Amino acid sequence: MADIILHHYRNSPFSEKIRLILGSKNLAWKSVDIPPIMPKPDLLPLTGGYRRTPVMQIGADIYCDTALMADVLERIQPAPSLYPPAYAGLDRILAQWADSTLFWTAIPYSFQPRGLANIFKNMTPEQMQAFSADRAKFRGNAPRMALPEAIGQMRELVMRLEGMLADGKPYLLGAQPGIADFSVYHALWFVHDLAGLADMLAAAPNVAAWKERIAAIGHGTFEKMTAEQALTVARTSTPAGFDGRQSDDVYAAHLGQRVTIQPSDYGIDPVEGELVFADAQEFALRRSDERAGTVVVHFPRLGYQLKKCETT
Ligand SMILES: N[C@@H](CCC(=O)N[C@@H](CS)C(=O)NCC(=O)O)C(=O)O
Repeated sequence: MADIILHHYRNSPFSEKIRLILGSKNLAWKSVDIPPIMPKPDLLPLTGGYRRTPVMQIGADIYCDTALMADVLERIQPAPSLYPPAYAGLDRILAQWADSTLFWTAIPYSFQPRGLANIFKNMTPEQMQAFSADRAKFRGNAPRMALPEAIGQMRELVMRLEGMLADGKPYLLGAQPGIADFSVYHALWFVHDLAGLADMLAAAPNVAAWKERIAAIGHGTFEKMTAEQALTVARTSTPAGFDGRQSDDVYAAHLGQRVTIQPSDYGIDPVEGELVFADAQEFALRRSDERAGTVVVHFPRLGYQLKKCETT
């Protein structure tokens, strides 16, 4: 199999989720550093417009969104599973809550003055300004929680997690770490490790101990790769296909037609191409680019919208 390439930057919480999943599966991977703000001139040729972080590449297949990346990594390396059967689907529901409600409370909570000082500590005033302008555009019209609400709500969310661990089990749903642990972890990592708001866990000793256990999983084995090398990999590879999976589209998604796919919440830049796969969990489109060659860009169905391109 071609190398697993992760396009990411250190301080990105969703990237931390995938780095830990790679670690939990003891996978070897290549690490390409990408800019945290636009422009991203060596990433967009691969994705066709999707700008969120991280992006995963395997040969000429480009995977957007960490929920889909987790499924792909599970197929590549099924053990240890991210979805232990005993968790009976509760793990995916909890992960979705963590990636949305918990994350979008953790971010405004972290942007309180003490957290901001840590998040921006190595930035010049110009870089801070550029970052803020980028993120304002990135979020578009997505609603933003005010700081007093975030402070009140973050405490309650953490105490709910504390309650889940009160019976002494090591991970949120049982004896093994799974997708829910990695999704909850990355939001708390941002608050605790990057914004430096360690007091968030003062009243939650079980969460604090759980967080140490997840951190100890580490990031697996990785080597640096340049963006140019990753583009060469894409250009000289052929998209892999769908592991014998068939398109199974109950909502008539126009296989073979030109479509755009974009996130429905924020960072909503559309990617255009020919729809080559659609099932209940995933869409994929094929597109070509001078620098990346012909690639297939994959998206999860949840949280994304597909539109047919007008032909007239
Ligand atoms: N649902 C997406 C969310 C990704 C996301 O929000 N990523 C943040 C960074 S952690 C981002 O894209 N920030 C803007 C950027 O990096 O350009 C996923 O699971 O991958």
